[in-house]
Amino acid sequence: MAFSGTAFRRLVATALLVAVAPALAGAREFRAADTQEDGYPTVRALQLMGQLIAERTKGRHQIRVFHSRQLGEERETIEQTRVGAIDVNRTNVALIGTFVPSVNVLAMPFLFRSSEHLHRVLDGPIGQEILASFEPFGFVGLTFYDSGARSIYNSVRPVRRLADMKGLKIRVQQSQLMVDMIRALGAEPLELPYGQVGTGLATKLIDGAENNWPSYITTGHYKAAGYYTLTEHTMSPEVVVMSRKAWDTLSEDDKSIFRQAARESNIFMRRQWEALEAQSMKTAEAAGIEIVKNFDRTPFEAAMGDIYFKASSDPILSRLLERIRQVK
Ligand code: GTR
Repeated sequence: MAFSGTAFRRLVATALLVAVAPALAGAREFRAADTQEDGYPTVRALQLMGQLIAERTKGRHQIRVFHSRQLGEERETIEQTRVGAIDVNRTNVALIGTFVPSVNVLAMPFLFRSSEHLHRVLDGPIGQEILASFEPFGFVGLTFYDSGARSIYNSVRPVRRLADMKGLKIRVQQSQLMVDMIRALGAEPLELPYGQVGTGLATKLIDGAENNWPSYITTGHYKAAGYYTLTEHTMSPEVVVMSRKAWDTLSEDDKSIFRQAARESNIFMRRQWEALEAQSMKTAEAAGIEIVKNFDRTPFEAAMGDIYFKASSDPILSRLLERIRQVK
């Protein structure tokens, strides 16, 4: 077949367009879900991650962050991320632990001795292994974010002893482990989505809940539940995951860009977190919250025996627990 010069040039141009088109079509806006409100450290960190990705892919990829439960409550957003309807999710390990069992180890009660211990675990080989363990369940683990320690608050009485927990209706995240934990402390756990806790407190459906300082303050729960006991019963961190469906559309180079941007957003997040934690504690004090600090935590820890017994029957969990304890 013979082509004229012009026809040949046209053919080459068309062939080039066909070759380039899929790459351009690969340019995407990824949707990210976060239950926290705008300005919360996790949301700002996700926004930074998106900014880094946009810069480094020269605008080919963007991340649009939907905060304040705009894409639904946390559990539903995790389900949607698994099936690929949401691309990126910043969730707490206690919730995604229902979908990826080994992740639950990070939510185990009284496991971490300090935030330094937690950071050493998350930043080291155990953290990497846990991030890698998401893949068979439809997610790709990108990075962890801080979430401090969670403590119990309520509107009925200051909890100073384990006996004070008796009969209190305490809201927990949608997680069996959290249900077991609160029940072991003698209270009545009630699983509710994050967005319903405020109404739950106002209508007395619940007496209290448990969360870190920044969540207690930014949600306004402190106005309805003025007794905060520093139980620090879990340090369950946050995790940023991507849907495997979305991940598989990325080129190898773009995958590295996403991973690196997530890591950098984690470093940024840690600085944000410390500042907000300190500030939230001050807000609580200024608002006249009764903070119970000096009490014997031993009976609270001792009450977790059954939870640890159950975990020890799972070989993966029990090995992880042992290794975490050994991290200095
Ligand atoms: C917060 C966490 C949220 C959500 C919430 C809750 O600390 O950032 O993702 O899990 O707790 O208690 O539902």
